[in-house]
Amino acid sequence: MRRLTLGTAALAAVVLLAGCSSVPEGAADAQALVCPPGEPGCDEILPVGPGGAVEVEMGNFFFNVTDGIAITGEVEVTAVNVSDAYHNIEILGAADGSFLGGSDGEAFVGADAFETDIGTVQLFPGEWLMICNVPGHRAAGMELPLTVYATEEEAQIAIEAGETDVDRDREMPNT
Ligand SMILES: [Cu+2]
Repeated sequence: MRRLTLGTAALAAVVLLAGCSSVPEGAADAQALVCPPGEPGCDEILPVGPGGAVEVEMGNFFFNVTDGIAITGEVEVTAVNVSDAYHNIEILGAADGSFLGGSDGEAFVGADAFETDIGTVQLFPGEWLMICNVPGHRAAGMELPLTVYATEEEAQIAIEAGETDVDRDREMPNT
């Protein structure tokens, strides 16, 4: 009886440890077991799809998608800074991107006052969050969801229904 109890406790500890893993659930977890990230010949799991393109206005302190639609794959983002301060875009949870590095960290586009930058980011289907990672800017209002559709057909349905991200943020009070 005691031995069974100890065994159960040990099993519970293993389950708890597994639950604390920082590796995402699902495919990425399975990949890590056979092919550790950074190993030669080890390819990251990346989204496969046509991608798409969106244009995003950045200002003090807001985002607004002004054109385009994002479909899974490599999404091209044109970031138009309409303000007098530097802003960038990081998409939380992006599979990969042309990270700017330095103080921009995992942002993949960034533009000085009244300038425009174009970058690409790898995105799986779903609802993602764009932020400006300049300290204080996200808290001031620079975060906005970005919908990434699974297929061109899904995107077309959203376009016809008028339910894309375009101008979603136009009525934000902090603009
Ligand atoms: Cu900013």
